[in-house]
Amino acid sequence: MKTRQMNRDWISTAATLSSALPYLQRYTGAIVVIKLGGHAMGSDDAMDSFARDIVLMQQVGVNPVIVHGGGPMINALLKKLDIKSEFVNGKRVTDTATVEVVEMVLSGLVNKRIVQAINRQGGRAVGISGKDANLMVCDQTDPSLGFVGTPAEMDVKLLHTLFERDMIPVIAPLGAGRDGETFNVNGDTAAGAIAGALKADRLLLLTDVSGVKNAEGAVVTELKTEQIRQMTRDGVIAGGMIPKTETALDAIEGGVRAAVILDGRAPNACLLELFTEHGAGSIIRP
Ligand code: X2W
Repeated sequence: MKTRQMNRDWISTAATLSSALPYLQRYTGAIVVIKLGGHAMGSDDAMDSFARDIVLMQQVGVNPVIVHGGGPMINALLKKLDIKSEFVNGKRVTDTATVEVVEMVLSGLVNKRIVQAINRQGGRAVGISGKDANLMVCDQTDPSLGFVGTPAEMDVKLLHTLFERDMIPVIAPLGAGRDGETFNVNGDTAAGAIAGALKADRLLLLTDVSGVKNAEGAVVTELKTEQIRQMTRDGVIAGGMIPKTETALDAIEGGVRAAVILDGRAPNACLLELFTEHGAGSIIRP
């Protein structure tokens, strides 16, 4: 005779699902843009866990959009090819040879790794770059940086078409120039521009730090844009955090409801942020 022993884990799983109901209801139909940086990508297991969270999000009615980076992967191939590379203010100086490598690595290797991970979890991901369907037409950022682009004209119609078909866009941060050039766009900048153009409900910036820290080094869980500006003037927000907070501010200015800076290496970081009362990292609101 088959008997059933109540297991504590099952009881807690059921309770967790039940407590997520208000959050599931809140996010039905929401657009959530997730920036996955190269440093947050990690092992195959971490990628599978990220992909699973994305598929779960889509399953419960969210429209997730992944915008990825891949700086460390670009560095690795440039090194193999013996091409020198340097960064100025967080942007890679990009000549003709470099932009070819950037496109190969981001649109090829990294983009398809994410697409495949999502599809293996039962999702339907479609890998594109900012060039596809004129998603992100760019202007040159500064002649001294070469082929580095600033998003100038966005066309998100393709993304809405994918949402209607329950497909998950995975976007490499490259854009087309108006004269046929290929532009390398910083991954955070691209994610902010795409989230703004979509008027997304959330922009999640997955990084390798736990959030925005105050002068005492503690993560601040909720911040207004004005507090971010003040902390930047005071030098509390500095270094690598500046491009993240700037992206968050730009995205909010563009119409995104809130941006969250969180540690992408933490297990189930995206689910924790969206579907629990606890949240994760630092949430920035207007
Ligand atoms: C970046 C694009 C990739 C990126 C680069 O060439 O490294 C510029 O710097 P992470 O992993 O998000 O840093 N583009 C202009 O942003 O990758």
